[in-house]
Amino acid sequence: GSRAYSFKVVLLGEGCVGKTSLVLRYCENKFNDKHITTLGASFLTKKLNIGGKRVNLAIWDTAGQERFHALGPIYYRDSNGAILVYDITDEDSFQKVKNWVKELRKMLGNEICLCIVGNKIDLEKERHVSIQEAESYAESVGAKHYHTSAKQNKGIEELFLDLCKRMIET
Ligand code: G3D
Ligand code: MG
Repeated sequence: GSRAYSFKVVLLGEGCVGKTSLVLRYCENKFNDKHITTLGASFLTKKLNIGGKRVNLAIWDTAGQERFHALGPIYYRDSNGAILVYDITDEDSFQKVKNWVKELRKMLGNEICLCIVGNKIDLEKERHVSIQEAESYAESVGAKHYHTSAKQNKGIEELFLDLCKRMIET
């Protein structure tokens, strides 16, 4: 058959927003697994077939270096896509996403597909980030906005599928 697409996707965002939970849920359908906190700065892989197009995803997760502000260009270079995660109950984590958008646009330009993800929508009652503000911010920087819950497995398949379609078109 035809060739397979290979894409690198990085997870970025403040500590504790749920990056590792999202990738584990997506790749292994696990939540609160024991190795969540010990997973290295490495990647998990996922194979998809989108309308006959084969896609190999390498999804990079951190080992928690973001807590020490120690994530540099080496981590995100050559990325086709970035998933910028905030916690909907934590306003600061949304501000952090804005910093990442600036850095990625400066370093990688418009080639990279950006996804801004409000995670923990199971905690809607404790929401501290306005949906409208987040969505219009995403639009203003050429990113797409998504809502997820790694805990309840909501929105995650859609997020990665949509990102893959965008990367294929880029
Ligand atoms: P990180 O990789 O961004 O640092 P983690 O975040 O995936 O380690 O998750 C941090 C904490 O948030 C974990 O709780 C995890 O269970 C929780 N979490 C992740 N996603 C969700 C979600 O969608 N909903 C809720 N309610 N919690 C979530 P602990 O207690 O282990 O620190
Ligand atoms: Mg993590």
